[in-house]
Amino acid sequence: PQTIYLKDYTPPSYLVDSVHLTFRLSPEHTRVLSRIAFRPNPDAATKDFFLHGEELRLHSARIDGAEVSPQMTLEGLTCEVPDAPFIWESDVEISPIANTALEGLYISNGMYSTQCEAQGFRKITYYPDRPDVMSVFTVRIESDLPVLLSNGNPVAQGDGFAEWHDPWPKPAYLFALVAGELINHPDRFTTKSGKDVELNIWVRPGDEDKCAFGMEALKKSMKWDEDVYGREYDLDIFNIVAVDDFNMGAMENKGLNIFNSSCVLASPQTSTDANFERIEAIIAHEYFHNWTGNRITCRDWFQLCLKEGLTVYRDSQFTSDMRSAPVKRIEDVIALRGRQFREDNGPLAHPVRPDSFVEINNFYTATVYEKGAELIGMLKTLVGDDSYAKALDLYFDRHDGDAATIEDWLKVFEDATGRDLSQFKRWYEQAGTPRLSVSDSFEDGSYVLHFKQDTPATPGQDQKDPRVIPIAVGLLNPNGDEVVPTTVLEMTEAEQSFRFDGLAAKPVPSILRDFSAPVILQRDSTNEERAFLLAHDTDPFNKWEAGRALARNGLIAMIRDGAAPDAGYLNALQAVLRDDGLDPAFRALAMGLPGQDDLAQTLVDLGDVPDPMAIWQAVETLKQAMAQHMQDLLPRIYAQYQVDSPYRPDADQAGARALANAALALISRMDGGAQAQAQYDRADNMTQQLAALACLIADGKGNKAVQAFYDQWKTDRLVIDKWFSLQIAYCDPDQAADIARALTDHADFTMKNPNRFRATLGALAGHPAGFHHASGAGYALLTDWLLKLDPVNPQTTARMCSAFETWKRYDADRQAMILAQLDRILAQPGLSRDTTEMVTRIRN
Ligand code: BAL
Ligand code: ZN
Repeated sequence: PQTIYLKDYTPPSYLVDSVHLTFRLSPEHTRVLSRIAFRPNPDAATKDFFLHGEELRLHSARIDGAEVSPQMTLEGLTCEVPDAPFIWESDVEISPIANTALEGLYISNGMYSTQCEAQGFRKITYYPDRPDVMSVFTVRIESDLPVLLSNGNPVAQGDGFAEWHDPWPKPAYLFALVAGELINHPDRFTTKSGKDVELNIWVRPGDEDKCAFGMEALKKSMKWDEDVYGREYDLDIFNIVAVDDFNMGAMENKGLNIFNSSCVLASPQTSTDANFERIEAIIAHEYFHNWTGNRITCRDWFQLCLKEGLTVYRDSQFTSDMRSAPVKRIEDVIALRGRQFREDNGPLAHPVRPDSFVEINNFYTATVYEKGAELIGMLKTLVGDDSYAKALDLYFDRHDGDAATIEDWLKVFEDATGRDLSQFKRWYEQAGTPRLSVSDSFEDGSYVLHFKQDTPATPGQDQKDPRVIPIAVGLLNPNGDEVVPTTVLEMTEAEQSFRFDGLAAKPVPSILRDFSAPVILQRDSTNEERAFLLAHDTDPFNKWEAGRALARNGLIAMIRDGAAPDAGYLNALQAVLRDDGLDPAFRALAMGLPGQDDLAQTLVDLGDVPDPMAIWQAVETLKQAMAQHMQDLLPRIYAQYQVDSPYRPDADQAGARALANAALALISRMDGGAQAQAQYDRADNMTQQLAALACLIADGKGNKAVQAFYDQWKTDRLVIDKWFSLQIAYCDPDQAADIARALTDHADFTMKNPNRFRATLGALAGHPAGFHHASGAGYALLTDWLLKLDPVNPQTTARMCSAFETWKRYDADRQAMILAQLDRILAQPGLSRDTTEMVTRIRN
């Protein structure tokens, strides 16, 4: 497969003034008629007319009305064209029913749906399928199905057809079409300038009672973007459609967002609090793309972080405003460390703006999205809130209607603030997570913090230059009072010291407050100091971080030295739980332990070869010790934070339920599952029902409840996804592969639905001790299924290969077993480009 490089970018030879598409829908023989107005691009160096096209049957093509015979290539076609504006017309046939890859136009549960980002439009018709070719689309859909949707505003509708016109020029990746027997949940929104917008969430019959929450989230997002970013909606209608078979979470097509049904459908009985929070965030994310992604799009796919990093940052801000900012920050950092740090530390590490790819679908990563968002947060910290707002206004003014680059993005910040951001740009160009080590000294009232930054080599990048790192620091005196409030230190050198004068005593530093930069902080600290910060830090993130560090150190000592659970940690945690002044959601997070994958990496950093089973056992032992140590307190917490009032998915109730459920998980270790069974039996919402079921499964007492759960929910596909994943996520590691295998034999398992595949095989990959079991059964089972899925859905297959990305951490036996599986994948004849690229990168 061919590698594509950022440095090779050239402007398109031809631009498109307008596109008219007619779809004659039929499952096996859909006809797509296109009429495209091209003109030579005056800025292009070459005049090569090339249209992308894959899996298309071309019936005829015309230029300015005259039939032509284009030369077909592997990836599209070329043709002699006039050196002047001309009209291209084509008649193409496609088979939506045969499209199992879920890219382009496909059929899911009887409805037609599309997914064009990144390069799916070329499976619909011949077109310059690149984001810097933007045009105005008019679409006619011909079908007997009752609901026919496309981008923009409706212009005509009649018996068996509908026409849509999108006045905003867009790249083809934002094109969308939906047709089916759908029911809408309607509403309206009046924008700040008084424009009345029709809103709809379209779902399959039977799902109409799961739309209200999504609709409220949409209206809140529309209002928030007006209030905070001054961005108003720009069409007469905004449609959201729920689709069951979908590779991603959702897609921001102009005026017609298409959602994985798991990311929009919600009801208290079928969705957990975490589902509600995620749905609210994803609806916001897709809506926010209307400006950051659609009105201003990307010049090329290397610039993906331009829209994704910024939009993730915006949706995090939204969630922080709607819910609890500290809780959201902690959740985001847990996710960042779990997925992005892991990626940055392994063979798949790549810069936030990659400089090459084979298959762009493989770069919809935690690095592009989550680290990309962290870069926006750092920029805001460095320039300040007012300058950030000024820069964003300039960005929208200057680049509205553009296909922009990271250079354009940084230039608006430079112009708005007068800062030179050339060093900051390294964050976009250099892969890897910087290690920030810190030492300190105190003399004559002066306290000095000395920092050193160092980024390990990543594939293709041996040398790293120092980055600008905003380090938010506060200082506490030995009594626990804050003597220096949060101050942002701007580190620009490889090593740098910062001095604080006029202190009466050596302070305790609280470093990297609110996680002000995506780095790994390395500091020789004591458990006493961590416990002190857990008790006294005014920064909620670092307060939580101190507890997490205590837990981590205790676990590492248990794993490495066979130490007993750390009594200091247990006492400190108990004090946090007792503090009714702390947000219950914060306390629930404080009860969480570092992930087993995270612990494995910590052990590697210490020079050990991690044993996944030893890590699992240490975590189990610590949980048991927590349950015993707090056996008087936990029932009180559980009783106090039971929410008896009618279910609301808001942050307050969710936080209380999270704390009660965290207590339940420990109580359940002491009472033989009695409380968990009682909660399961009386639960009237999925959050409590699922938490109880997890306890029962973890305690090995879940058989009855697992069957009851299935019987209750067997007709609800999204709940049954939870049923699949929970049985694996909470099982004994020795049984993980067998349980996963048995579930793949279940009548409800299908690899054609990405949600179900991820719920089963993704859950196995997410169970470190089960997946990395010494038998190798986890590796083999996942590989069996990746090989089956690849010809059906390369995109989902390739993404799930990242389960193997940590292979170099492990012992020789495990490494050999994983390499054998990777080689088995690479040996499959006809392996997709997606999976070939991923496995090759992982293996190297
Ligand atoms: N653009 C792909 C889906 C998303 O990030 O919103
Ligand atoms: Zn996005």
